[in-house]
Amino acid sequence: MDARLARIAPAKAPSGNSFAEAVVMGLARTPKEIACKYFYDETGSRLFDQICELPEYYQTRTERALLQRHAPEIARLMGPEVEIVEFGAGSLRKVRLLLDALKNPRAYTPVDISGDYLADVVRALGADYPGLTLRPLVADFTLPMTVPALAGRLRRAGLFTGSTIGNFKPDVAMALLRRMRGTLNGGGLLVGVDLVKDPRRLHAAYNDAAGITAAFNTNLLVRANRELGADFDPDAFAHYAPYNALAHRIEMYLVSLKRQSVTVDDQRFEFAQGEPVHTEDSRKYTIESFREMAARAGFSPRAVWTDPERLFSIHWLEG
Ligand code: AVI
Repeated sequence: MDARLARIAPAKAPSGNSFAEAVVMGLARTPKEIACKYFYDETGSRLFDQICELPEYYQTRTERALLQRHAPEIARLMGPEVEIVEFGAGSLRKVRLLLDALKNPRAYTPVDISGDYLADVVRALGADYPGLTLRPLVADFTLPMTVPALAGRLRRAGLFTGSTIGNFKPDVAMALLRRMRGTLNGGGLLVGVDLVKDPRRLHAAYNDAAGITAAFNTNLLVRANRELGADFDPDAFAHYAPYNALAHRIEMYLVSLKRQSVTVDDQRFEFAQGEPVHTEDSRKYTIESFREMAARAGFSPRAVWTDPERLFSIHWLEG
């Protein structure tokens, strides 16, 4: 193991919130549901990386371009010698843009639920930033967690990109922001937020021609088969992702194409033909509605950057 990684052993948060429980409890509900955080096993994380590169999925490249363009100003706002804490770190591609602009960043703490994937990407990052203390934390950042202070009690700046905030119901999103504010000990938070826009553009982003989003959604069933010994026939479920224009959200479902029964963890679940399993919501905000929510969570919303088409926004919230 890399010496800088060995200095702080990757921590594993207690879960008590396992995939098996989530699937069994979610399928017993009406309507049926499986929480979207379970998309991200190793295959799911890699499929999500592919989604980010799709021509229809404008979010990632727009956010990346914004980060690149405004990195010097963001670095100034974050200040020198910070510890970056990234919530839901993913591929770590975006943090590199900031690390290149920051003045003497001291430490990087990526928090992600997908442990194997995190270990791989952190190893690659470590090779490129030899002076940086790396502290990968395998944890579900939606649950209460502690990020212990490093020696010298470094000032923290948070990173929560990719509009992941949109995957939470507004009250949960606000509670999450409040908790992040606590973790950051008075440091600011940089948040990427997808914006309300032409519904056709949104629809295309979640119904890509190559079928990668469909594979990402269906991977939940493949994962349940592999990890829980379930007997889903993934071909007997359809990916369905309409935009609910009233609620400003994409809603994602796996719809049963026939009447069927499935066994998970020795429990049998009946599906009617056309019955949906709700797997994800992806909420879109206006700049104002997001700033209001951040303020209610206790942050002081400061700078906001957006692209000329106003597809995506990046917010700097002071703690
Ligand atoms: C991670 N999250 C912000 C993505 C989104 O757009 O809501 C997940 C995703 N689901 C389908 N495509 C991408």
